[in-house]
Amino acid sequence: MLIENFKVNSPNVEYENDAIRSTYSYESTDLTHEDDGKWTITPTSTEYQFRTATQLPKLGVMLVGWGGNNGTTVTAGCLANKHGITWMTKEGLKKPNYWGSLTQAATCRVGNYRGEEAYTPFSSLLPMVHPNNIVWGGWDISGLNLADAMERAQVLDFELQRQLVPYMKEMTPLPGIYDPDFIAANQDTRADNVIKGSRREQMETIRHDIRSFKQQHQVDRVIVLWTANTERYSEVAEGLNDTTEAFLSSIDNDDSEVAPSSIYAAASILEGVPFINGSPQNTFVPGLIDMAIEKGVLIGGDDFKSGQTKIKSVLVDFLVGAGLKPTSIVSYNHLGNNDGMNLSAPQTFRSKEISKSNVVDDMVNSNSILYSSGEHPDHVVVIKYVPYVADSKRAMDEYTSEIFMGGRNTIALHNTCEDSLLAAPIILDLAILTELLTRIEVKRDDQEDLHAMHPVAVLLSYLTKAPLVPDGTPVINALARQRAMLENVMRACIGLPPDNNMMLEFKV
Ligand code: NAI
Ligand code: DG6
Repeated sequence: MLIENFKVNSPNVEYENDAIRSTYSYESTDLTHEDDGKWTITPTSTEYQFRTATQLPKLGVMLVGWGGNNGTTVTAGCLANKHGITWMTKEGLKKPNYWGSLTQAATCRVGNYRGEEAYTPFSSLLPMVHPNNIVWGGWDISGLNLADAMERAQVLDFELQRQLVPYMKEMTPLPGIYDPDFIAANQDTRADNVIKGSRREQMETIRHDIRSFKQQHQVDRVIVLWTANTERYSEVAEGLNDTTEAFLSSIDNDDSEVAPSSIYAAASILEGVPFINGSPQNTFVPGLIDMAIEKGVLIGGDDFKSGQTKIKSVLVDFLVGAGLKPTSIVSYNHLGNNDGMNLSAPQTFRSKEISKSNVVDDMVNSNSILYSSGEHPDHVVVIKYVPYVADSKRAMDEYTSEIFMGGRNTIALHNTCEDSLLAAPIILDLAILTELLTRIEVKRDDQEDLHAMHPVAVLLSYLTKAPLVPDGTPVINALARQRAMLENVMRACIGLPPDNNMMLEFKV
């Protein structure tokens, strides 16, 4: 049963004209370790207040890499939905949808009505911007208009593309920051739309672009999201980018280790605009993170979690959670789009290898019955560029686990899917949830005033392979835990308890 509209009836929840307020008891535990080696676990209860502004802004999303496969696909998908464009294929008439988007196509359990489980759309938990209403814009080092770029991407059906051309041919990406040292040399022929000048001048241009976009489209809020090529890692060093001051003076000194992605991020933060990184490189060097925290501007990343890694963060969680011991995980990918071509260079591949390889750490660390200290499964990631398969990525995985009494269990998976059709809905969720987070304020009972949550947006973890977290915060990769974290915080904002699955009402 689907419940699209509801109100929470509780003395702890107040619906005001422009906000929802809730008082929430956060039940947790406190752990202490005595000298005699004994542990004590004490249940705790802490009161929090939440305030969620309910007025929806007109939202503009500026994509870095707007003319790429993901950029064109997400723009085209929203336009097709907005204008109700249908198209014929050999399988019949197709209608636009937002499948694959957590906010638009997933539900949350809200209870049980006379024995039937009741769910609400994720988007009904709290007021959220609808993707049809997003104004799209952005930058690309390739100057093709979005209609031609969509054709170059070879992702959407021809009949759909044909109908979208009138909407997209006037959309032209702004010139982007091009530094051939950070992406594969094979991208050079694409770079015909670039910002000139020093790093400081480039940053000022991006700041100016954000302001002009806001004014031109009369949007209330802007989010900048990187869906451009994967860059190589930049060096992190004392005096280079370890503090805000060091990072900003490296921009002033035009230091060659400041990556284009970090310049876009710095420009966004200085404009008070959230910046999300959908690729694996270390855009968020320490000085940039400090700058976001100082300015109170949301940042999130890294690297969209679309297919292979999503399955991995479910499967390994299942295996380790079931008391089985994964000992070898081997993940092959081949793909033939421009992302694959860029990743064929060793330095950019290395960024992707890192973000794809660290995704089972929390699950392995959760079970020291199976793994001794420092022990880890063999984990190998291979990516090959095969132009013929274009955006239709192949992902093959082999998981070998040790099981009962010396047995072995090998699971092999083969997944074929258009990469950008998985990534586009994730872009939407990242933008929609980031905007929502800018409207939520919170305070613990010992704090004076309501304030925004920490600028490092850990709640976006479900959508990224290598979740960016503030220093000292555990990184959670397991998909179910990531989803529960997001859903339960949203439930707290409307005074609902976490869904505990106890279903005691049917057991006593
Ligand atoms: P793409 O190569 O089709 O698009 C990237 C676009 O960025 C290109 O149009 C390129 O010209 C542009 N670009 C490169 N450097 C730029 C810069 N400095 N400023 C402005 N524009 C720039 O790649 P695709 O498939 O759209 O993927 C985009 C990114 O998302 C890649 O880094 C990829 O690794 C990452 N990603 C993709 C996933 C997917 O499922 N498609 C999943 C996870 C991450
Ligand atoms: C090769 O793996 C290309 C990459 O950009 C991936 O397609 C992308 O990172 C998606 O990875 P995953 O593991 O989330 O499917």
